[in-house]
Amino acid sequence: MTDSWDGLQTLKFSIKDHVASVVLCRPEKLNAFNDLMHDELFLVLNHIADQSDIRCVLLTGEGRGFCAGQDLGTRTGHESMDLGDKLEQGYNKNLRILKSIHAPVVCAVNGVAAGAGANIALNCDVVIAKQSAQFIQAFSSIGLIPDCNGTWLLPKLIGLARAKAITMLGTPITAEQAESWGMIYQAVADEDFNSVVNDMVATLANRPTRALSFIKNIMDESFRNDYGVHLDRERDVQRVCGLSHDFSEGVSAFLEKRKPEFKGH
Ligand code: LHQ
Repeated sequence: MTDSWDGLQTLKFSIKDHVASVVLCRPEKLNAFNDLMHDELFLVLNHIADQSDIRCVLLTGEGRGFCAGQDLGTRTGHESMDLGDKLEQGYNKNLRILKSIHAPVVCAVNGVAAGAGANIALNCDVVIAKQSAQFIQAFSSIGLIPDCNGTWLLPKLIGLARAKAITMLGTPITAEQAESWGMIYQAVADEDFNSVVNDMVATLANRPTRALSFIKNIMDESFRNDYGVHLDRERDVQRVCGLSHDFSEGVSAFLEKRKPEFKGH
């Protein structure tokens, strides 16, 4: 960790025990994105993507919200603005880096996640939400379609019927509903949220990072591959895992009835 991160104005960023924590930090606006937040997130995500010793990433928000999507007060509604450019220069650029990060990314949804904020969360590998949090596909309420690949993710996560209805209606979805629909991994009682999140990231940071990296990529690939191609991909990736330190350590630890000490490679 270098002091240079102290200058961030819209995020807090730290690395400790192989966990990189990114906290969206404009709480007075429910952590809505402005241009500076896009730029600072780009810097931070690039740094994370370059660090091979990071073994888990935590994304969360400061205050009572996770993220209310795009800051609608920053000329966003101006009729001559090209929202395609806006997406490409902000969200899409950041999501591409987020996807390239080898370590598992946990999103801890600490409060309302609306618009792009909801879909940024769904792009992460494991999503845990406070029971009091809500997910709102707020886009159609201002005449837009879901972005941040919401239209790609939602039908896969919750099925076409629910995906179309909640995006057309802008219905707030509770964390429990999101969990029961398979939209997120877990809804957690508010009072237990911090400890569950901390345990989750610490656990992931001590698991075989390289294998976890393969798992996230190959599961995403499964949506593009047909059955036979995917069997071949698993064979090839398993071949690489079989040559790793962590495989040998995992098997030795099992046979010696001890806890494995994975190194992440
Ligand atoms: C906000 C925002 C916000 C500014 C709350 N902006 N101030 C769009 C366009 C361009 C390019 C590409 O991508 C996109 C993607 C998108 O993200 S579109 C969707 C944008 N987001 C929304 O439409 C959500 C707007 N927010 C809300 O509907 C509500 O604030 C929610 C439901 C999130 C929370 O409601 P409450 O808990 O009742 O809080 P609140 O509404 O009172 O908000 C608290 C403050 O945060 C308030 O400021 P104030 O000064 O009055 O206390 C809000 O104005 C501000 N805020 N979201 N997106």
